[in-house]
Amino acid sequence: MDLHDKFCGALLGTHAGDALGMPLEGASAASIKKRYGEVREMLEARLGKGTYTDDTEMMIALAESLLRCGDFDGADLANALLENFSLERGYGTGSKRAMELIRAGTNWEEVGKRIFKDGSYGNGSAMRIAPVGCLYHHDLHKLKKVAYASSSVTHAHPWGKEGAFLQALAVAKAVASDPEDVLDRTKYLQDLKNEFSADSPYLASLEVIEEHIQIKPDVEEVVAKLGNDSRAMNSVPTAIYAFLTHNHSFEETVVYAVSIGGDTDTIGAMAGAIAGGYRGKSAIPSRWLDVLERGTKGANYIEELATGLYNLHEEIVNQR
Ligand code: R7I
Ligand code: MG
Ligand code: MG
Repeated sequence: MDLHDKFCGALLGTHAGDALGMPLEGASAASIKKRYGEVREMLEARLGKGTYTDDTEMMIALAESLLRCGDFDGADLANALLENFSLERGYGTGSKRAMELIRAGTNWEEVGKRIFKDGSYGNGSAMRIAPVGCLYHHDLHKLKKVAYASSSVTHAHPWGKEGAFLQALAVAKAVASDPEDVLDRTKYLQDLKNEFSADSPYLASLEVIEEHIQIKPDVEEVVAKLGNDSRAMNSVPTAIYAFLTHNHSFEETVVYAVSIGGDTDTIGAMAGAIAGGYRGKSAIPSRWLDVLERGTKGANYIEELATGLYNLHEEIVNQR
């Protein structure tokens, strides 16, 4: 397995899914179908074709911080998120508030707790988690710790943290699986289910996925059963479903993910991270890669971050 290609795939997969979904954000599955049929090509977007949103921008911040510190560091991550923050990328209400609190000098351990009543359960901390899923795919104990801690900087609600962990785990399992073998979807789901307790909304959704994986219901039923909005509980399992029902192809996974409607950039980004971690950058259609944003922190930079994470991963593994 080409682990470097897989790390690049997870990070660029986030960018590609984010960019494909961005112009459709907020539209229903039915309206997307009526207007476009299927969305298989990058469309013109608010910031231009192939541009990314807050999903990828926060992922860049997380990768930069992990590389700078060689590990999770909450204060550094808070700074990195603020340094990268650009309002026009389209941030969620809670995350915008988090940036204000960080800017005001609030301790990083306090920020997440001051958002909403008990912290946010938005999908903001799950959509950016691909670097954690890659770096710690060999050590799920560490992965859980870092997923929770990295979430808590902006999304401190238990469901926000669990959502980030589930997405990190989904990426990690994909990175650890050989795409040349047939993916054992039952085992993949069971491994995810084992990490959640009976009272978790994620366990319930993973069971729904299990029941619907063979039937392939129409998209309306998927939305009704798994959701497609910006709450982590209503989007992380949906992205996993998109991957598991289309794991033969990166393109089909992401095309399906954005067809579900609602929070399309984010469901696209998360499904893209998983499928990219599974099949690698080499499986991302070149006609998509060709139009991805190429500014200072564009696709080339994202690939450099992925290479940095790969090197750091090798260092960590060799030290053990
Ligand atoms: O999670 P977050 O950064 O938003 C990410 C979304 C993605 O779709 C991005 O592409 C971008 O468009 O924004 O922002 P939050 O505001 O923390 O969470 C998202 C939404 O979840 C909120 O706007 C709320 O609707 C809901 N939410 C909550 N509602 C009530 N009580 C999250 N936490 C709560 C809560 O505690
Ligand atoms: Mg977004
Ligand atoms: Mg979104």
